[in-house]
Amino acid sequence: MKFDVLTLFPEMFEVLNQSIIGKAREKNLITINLVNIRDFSKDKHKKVDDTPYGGGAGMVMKADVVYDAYQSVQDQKAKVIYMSPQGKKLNQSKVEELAKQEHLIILCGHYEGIDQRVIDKIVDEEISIGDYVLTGGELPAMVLIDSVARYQEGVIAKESIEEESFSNRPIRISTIYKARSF
Ligand code: 4H7
Repeated sequence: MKFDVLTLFPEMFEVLNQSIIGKAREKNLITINLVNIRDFSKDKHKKVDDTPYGGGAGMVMKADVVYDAYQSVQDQKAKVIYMSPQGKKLNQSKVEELAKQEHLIILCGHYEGIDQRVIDKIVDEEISIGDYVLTGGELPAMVLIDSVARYQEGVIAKESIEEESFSNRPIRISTIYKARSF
């Protein structure tokens, strides 16, 4: 499975070189390609922010720059995900659904987000990792990648995933009792 991440801060994704996800990348079980949106700015100062089209407070990420970054990785079969506090809340069944995809393109927003015209044109799904505001979409993107990558063949033992479907079920009080160590 391939993840393309469009971000202004590719260095933040260093953590995905560690532990189980790092191993999975080494073994080429998953591919994580980081695309620096700033590289697509045509401005001599490498400007990436702009006032919102149609008005509004604050700044948004420039439409043409984000769109050009997207074009560099675009493929008809890919699903484009926008990490946003307004998105649909991520849960385990959504993770399982996304894990079936071959290619995910993940957009990480900053400032007040990304120019709405680009969102309307390229985004398939807007996803939130919870009801709180963060400074950027990078941490949510990492949460999504970690949760989805676990489902790829060979990343973790099959039994661990099977066991989880049980761990979500109600547990008998007597079972909890037996497990306590006092
Ligand atoms: C898109 C639009 C995701 C992305 C706006 C992203 C929380 C989540 C962002 C914004 C995110 C989540 C930019 C609006 C920073 C607020 C101060 C990035 N926050 N932000 N502003 N819950 N922030 O998944």
